[in-house]
Amino acid sequence: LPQPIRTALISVSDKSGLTDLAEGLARHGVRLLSTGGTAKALREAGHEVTDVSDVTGFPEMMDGRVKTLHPKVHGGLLALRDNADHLAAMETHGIGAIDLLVVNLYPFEATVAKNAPYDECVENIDIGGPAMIRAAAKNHAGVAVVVDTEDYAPLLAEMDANGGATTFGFRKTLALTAYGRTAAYDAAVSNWFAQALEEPAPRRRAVAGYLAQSLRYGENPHQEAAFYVDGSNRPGVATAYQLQGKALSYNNINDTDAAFELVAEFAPEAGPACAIIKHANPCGVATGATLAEAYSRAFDCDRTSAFGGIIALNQKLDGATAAKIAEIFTEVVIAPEADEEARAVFAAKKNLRLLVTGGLPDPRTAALTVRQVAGGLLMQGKDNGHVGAEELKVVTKRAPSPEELRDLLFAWRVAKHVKSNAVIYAKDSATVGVGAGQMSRVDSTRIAARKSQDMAEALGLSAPTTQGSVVASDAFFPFADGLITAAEAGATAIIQPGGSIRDEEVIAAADERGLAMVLTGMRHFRH
Ligand code: 93A
Repeated sequence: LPQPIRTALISVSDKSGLTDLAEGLARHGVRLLSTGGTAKALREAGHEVTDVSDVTGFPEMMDGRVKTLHPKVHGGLLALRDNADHLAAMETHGIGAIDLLVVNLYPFEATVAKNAPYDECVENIDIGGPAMIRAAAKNHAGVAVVVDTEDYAPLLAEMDANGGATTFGFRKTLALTAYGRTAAYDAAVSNWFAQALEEPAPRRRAVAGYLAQSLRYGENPHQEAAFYVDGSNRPGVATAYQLQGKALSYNNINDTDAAFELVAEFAPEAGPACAIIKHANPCGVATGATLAEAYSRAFDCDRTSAFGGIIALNQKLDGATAAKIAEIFTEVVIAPEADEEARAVFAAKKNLRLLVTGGLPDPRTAALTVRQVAGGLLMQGKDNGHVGAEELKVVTKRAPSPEELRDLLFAWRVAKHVKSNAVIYAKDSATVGVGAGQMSRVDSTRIAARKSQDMAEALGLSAPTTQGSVVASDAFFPFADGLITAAEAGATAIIQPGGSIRDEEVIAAADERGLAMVLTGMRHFRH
C-alpha cells in the first residue's frame, strides 16, 4: 500500500540539492524535522523547520556526537504503523511517526582521502546517521529512507505519482541502497583502521564499496558491470584522473590497474620505465635512458601484441614519448603526470584515454586483494614481496655476472606481475620474451622463446633476442626440461624460488650448460 509522507527528518552533511528537496516536500505539505546545520540551511532558504532538539527535549551535545540518538527519534522511525502495541507505546511516550528519513553521513571517506589527522577521521565516524538509516530501512514497511542526493528527484517523482505517498516496491529499493551505504561506510572505517595499523587484516575486516561508475558492459557486451570504490585510497596509493578519451571499460580498468602496478615496481629516481599490457599480462617491459627509449624497447619485445595495448609509465609523459606512442593504436596511457606537449600530441587522438595519477603506488605497502568464488569471497594480503640481491642464493658453479644479476632482478620484478606459469626472458633491463598463463611451466618457457624468435625475424636481427638473456620463473622448475629449453634458447642465467624435490637435477642441468642460477626462496604465483 502506498504510505503517505507527513513528517520527514532531514539530517545531511552534503547540503547540495537540499532546498529543491524541501520545496518538493513542501508542495506535499510535509512537516520537516532537522538537526542543527541542516535546520539552519533550510531556514535560510525560507523553510519552516522543527529542531530535533525540540522533539527530543535534549540539546545537541558533546560536539554533536549526540543529536538524534533518542527514543523519540528512533521510536518514530521503528514503530510499525499497523501494530496496536506500537501505536499505544507512541501514544504513551509522546512519539510522533517519521515517514521519511533523509540522511547523508559525515564525509568519513573524503576526510581519510584528504589525509586528515587521526582525530579528525575519528570525529567523522557518523554514529547517529547510520543508526537512523538502519532503523528506517528495517521499517521500510512504513518508512522511506534516502541516503544519496541522487535519489532526491526520484523520491519527488514517486510522491508526485502517488499523491504524496511512496509505494512498497520503491521503499524496498531505498532500503537496499540504505544498507549498501551503511555497509560500505563501516567497511571504509574498518579499512582505515587496517591502514592505520599497517596490516591488511584479511581475516578481520569488512569488504564493501559504493558505486563510482556504471560501466557499459563487463568483460563481454552481454555482461552488466559497474565500478565500485572501496574507500581504501590512501596516500601512497595513486588514484587516476582521466584527462581525455572516451569512458574506460571494465577491461580497460582491469588492464590499466595491472599496468600501473607493474610499472610502479620501478622507482622514478632509478630511471624511466615502461610496461605495455594486454589482457592483464605484460607484452613488454623495459627501462631506458629516456622515457621514449623505455617505451620503444618495451614495444620491441612483442610489437604484435602491443597493438591496442595499455601503456604505463613511471615518469612524467613527455612530447617525444607521446609522439612515439601515437604511432600505433593504443587504448590507454597512464603516467604520474603528462606535460603540455604530450597532452597536445594526444589531443589529436580522440579515442586514446590519458590518465594521470600524481604519483606511483608503493608496491611494498600492505593491502588486500579480493576475488569472488561461487558463494563467497577469497581474500588475501596483496603480494608485496620483494627480494633484493643480498637475499639471492647462488646454487650453480658459476655465479651471475653483474650484468646478469641486474637483468635477473629486473626479470624477477616483472615475473610477479605475469599470470602463472610465468617465464620471462630479459636482456639489458628489457623483456625479450614473456610466457604467461600456461598450465605447464615448460610451455611458458617455449612460448616466450618462440615469441622472441618471431620478433627477431620481424626486426630483421640475425640472432634471436633471447641470445645472452636471463630467465625468471615465478615458481620452481619441477623438472629440468624448462631450464633446458631456456638454455637452448640462449639464456645464460636463471632466477627462480627453488624448493622442488628435483632441485638437484635442475641445478645439475644448469651446471652442465654453464648457466648461473640464483634462488629467491620466494615465489610469485598469480592465478
Ligand atoms: O555525531 S553523530 O553520530 N550523532 C548523532 O546523533 C547524529 N545524528 C545525525 N552524527 C549525527 N548525525 C549526522 O549529522 C547526520 O548523519 C548528518 O551527516 C549530520 C548532519 O548534521 P547537521 O544537520 O548539524 O549539519
